[in-house]
Amino acid sequence: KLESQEKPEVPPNQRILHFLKLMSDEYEKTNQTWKSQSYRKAIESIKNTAFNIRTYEQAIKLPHVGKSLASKIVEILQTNSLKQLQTVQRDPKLIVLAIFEKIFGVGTHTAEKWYYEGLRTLEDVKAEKYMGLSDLQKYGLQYYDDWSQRIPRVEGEKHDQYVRMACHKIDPQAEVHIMGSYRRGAATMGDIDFIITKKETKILELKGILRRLVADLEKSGYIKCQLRGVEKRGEIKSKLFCGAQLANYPFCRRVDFLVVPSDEIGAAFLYFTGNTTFNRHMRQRAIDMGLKLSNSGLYRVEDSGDPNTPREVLLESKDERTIFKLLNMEWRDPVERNF
Ligand code: DCP
Ligand code: MG
Ligand code: MN
Repeated sequence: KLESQEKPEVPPNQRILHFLKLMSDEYEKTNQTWKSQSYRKAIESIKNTAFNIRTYEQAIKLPHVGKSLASKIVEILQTNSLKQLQTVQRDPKLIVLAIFEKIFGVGTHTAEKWYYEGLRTLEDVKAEKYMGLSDLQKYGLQYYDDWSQRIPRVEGEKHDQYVRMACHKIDPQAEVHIMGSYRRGAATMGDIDFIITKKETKILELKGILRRLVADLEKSGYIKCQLRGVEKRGEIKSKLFCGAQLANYPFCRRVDFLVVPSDEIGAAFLYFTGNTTFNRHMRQRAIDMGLKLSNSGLYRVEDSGDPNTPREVLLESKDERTIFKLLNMEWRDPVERNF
């Protein structure tokens, strides 16, 4: 028969397993333990599958197979190859740099330096560089796996409730708002961003609230480490970057706090809601109109006689909507600011 002259088809599950194993191995090699593990789990699950996987619908129903893996499975079935595997294998340098740059406090410069010194894995960094790392980078290594995880939105709500409660114990009039990707409606977030404010309250008092809040949250065990501390050389800051974990939750999360006086709250909301691309777009628009938009307000820039220090006249900072209007922009709900 004609058919028998064609090569016998490798069973689909075996083809899938072949590619997933390669992916898992690649991530293993580059110390991306979490990713490697998620591939291994999927592999186990496919090994335990009695039928031939043929469709996305079948794949996504398997344990340990999410949307992204299901699409990869379909790609393997249809093309007998996997694009991402090619990228992962093609440029080992980029992979290593990406791993290093994901350590909190490590930028491109340091990552490149380590690469050229021959370091390839997080283990290498721990073995060769640990003593010379900043506290920040040490925390970055310690919480590397935790901070590589996306935060489910429902967990964001729990953080919100917890922090709000702690804040109201200090000052019932203080307001706590979640910003960033959460306010933009994200299903999962990279970190959690808080703005703390209070009606008719100056920044000095707010910084005091933040300092007491941080002390309480450290005592309760919620804050695990301060990355950009609230206090630096005796000066109280209006910002805190930290690692924080809710009791009975498996991961420490990145949490950012910002205190903002109520008369700047509109500009601060705008800034801290983002996203970064949207902010850049809006700031450029301001510049094009001879204005300046920052996290403290929208200003008209005037000639002061000295070109180095132009005079900035505040136009608006209290109200987010007014800033849109002054920039001749249609209001956009936060969920429409994902670019
Ligand atoms: N922001 C900015 N420019 C930067 C960094 C931040 O304008 N270089 C603003 C816009 C961001 C907001 O601050 O939306 C919060 O910063 P995050 O880094 O927390 O980013 P997101 O909350 O938007 O996303 P993620 O889910 O990754 O935290
Ligand atoms: Mg964020
Ligand atoms: Mn943040």
